[in-house]
Amino acid sequence: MNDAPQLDERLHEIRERVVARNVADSAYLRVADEILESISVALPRHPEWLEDQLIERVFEPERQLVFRVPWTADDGTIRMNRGYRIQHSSALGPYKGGLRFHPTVTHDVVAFLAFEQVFKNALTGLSLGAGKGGADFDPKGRSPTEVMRFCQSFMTELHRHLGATTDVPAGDIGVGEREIGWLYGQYARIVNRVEAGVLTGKGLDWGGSHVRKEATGFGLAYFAEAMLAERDEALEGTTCVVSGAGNVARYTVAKLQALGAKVVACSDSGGTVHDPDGLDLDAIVEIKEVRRASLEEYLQVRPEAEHMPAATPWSIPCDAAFPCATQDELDEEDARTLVANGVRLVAEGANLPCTHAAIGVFLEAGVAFGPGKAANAGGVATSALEMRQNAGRTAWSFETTDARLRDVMVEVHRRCMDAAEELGRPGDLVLGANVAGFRTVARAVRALGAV
Ligand code: NDP
Ligand code: 2IT
Repeated sequence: MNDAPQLDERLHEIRERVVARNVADSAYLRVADEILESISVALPRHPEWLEDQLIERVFEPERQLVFRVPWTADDGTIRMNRGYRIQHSSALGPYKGGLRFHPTVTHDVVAFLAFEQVFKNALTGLSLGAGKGGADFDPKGRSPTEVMRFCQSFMTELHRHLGATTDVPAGDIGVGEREIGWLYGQYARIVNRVEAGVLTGKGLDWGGSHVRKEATGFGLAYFAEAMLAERDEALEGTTCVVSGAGNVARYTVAKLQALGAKVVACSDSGGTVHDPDGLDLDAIVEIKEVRRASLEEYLQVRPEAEHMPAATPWSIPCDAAFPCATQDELDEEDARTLVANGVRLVAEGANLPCTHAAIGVFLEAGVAFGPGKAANAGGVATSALEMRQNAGRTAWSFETTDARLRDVMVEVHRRCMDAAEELGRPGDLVLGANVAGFRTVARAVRALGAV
């Protein structure tokens, strides 16, 4: 269990009950503590939050699904994984959030992701409820037909719980456009309906939206731009490092480069590539997206770069750092190293990539810090735009969708800034995101009565 946070004394009993109910889920409880800390600051302005077990009702998922996923390997043997979908909140709209296929997926991982998603989705202002799902399936080393059969079996169980106005999954780690295609194909076959709005992240030819693929990374760069603008700074001319080499990382690199930054590092589960002249993004896309290989192969294209096996990018001097791989990938020591090397901005593309202690180091050092639930909201925001296009049977241009994404990110940033300012902590985006998100969901849950 985590150390108890500093809380208004009336919140301690609530925390005790939340801990008792979720004692095995440490990552979920970390999020709960961070939200409670922020609630504690805002409570004097919101005494109604203590009524009717409101806080506990926001913290408790509406429904949690755990299911067996049997599938057949290419060698004919039958395999089995555990699938999850946690439908956390429908107060603001249909459950919305990604699916993760990775061997590290547990109930705790899905629970914390679904819980974060509640506040993230509220911050977008786009009428989105929240959920998250996935499986402890490892796609690495599996043939495309094995991954397809897994997706089909996963959807054979999950389909009965989904719907364009009920629950709308998307991708996350290990689930990209390819997997969304197989999931969507199986859904449509089972229900015998073309219901494009049941999944987002679809391909452009079959109901997808322009910019959804790029959205999380582009949105992260737009959010960082807005953060720096507060300090009369810009991304142009900065040196940046990004972790990960997946969907979020690649399009973060792309937009940072387009905005005039030099991105000198990215990583995957095998280590970090450091290219002081600036990354060759085409080479990374070819290695990671097309060939699904290790970043080590980058040296075949750029022999002057360095590959650091088993290392993260955080020891490389930079102005701005963007953790875009996974949870807990940047700890207190990494944060101290970044600060000592002069980092001025850290914005989270991944969900919960910086540990609680690392965030403390950044805030204490005056580094501009953008928490994931705000900074990476561009992905789900563009999913909401995809849902709108599906509902209206229309398709917007790349430029229109990108401009809307940028507006949403500026608005998310403003909501967080305003909430922090009101509470006397100007610029504290952690507090601002938590309070602005919680306030919106709590208001809706209160209005809906005992549901
Ligand atoms: P991808 O599967 O496309 O990429 C994940 C990247 O992170 C890969 O480079 C992978 O390395 C690396 N990685 C994953 N797990 C680990 C691990 N345990 N240790 C080290 N490296 C790891 O996923 P996404 O880019 O979609 O997601 C990245 C993060 O962004 C996640 O936290 C996700 O929740 C978050 N996010 C995603 C959104 C989206 O729209 N996709 C939206 C908002 C947040 P390797 O290639 O070696 O496997
Ligand atoms: O963490 C996230 O916000 C996502 N994986 C995207 C969710 C979505 O529904 O687009």
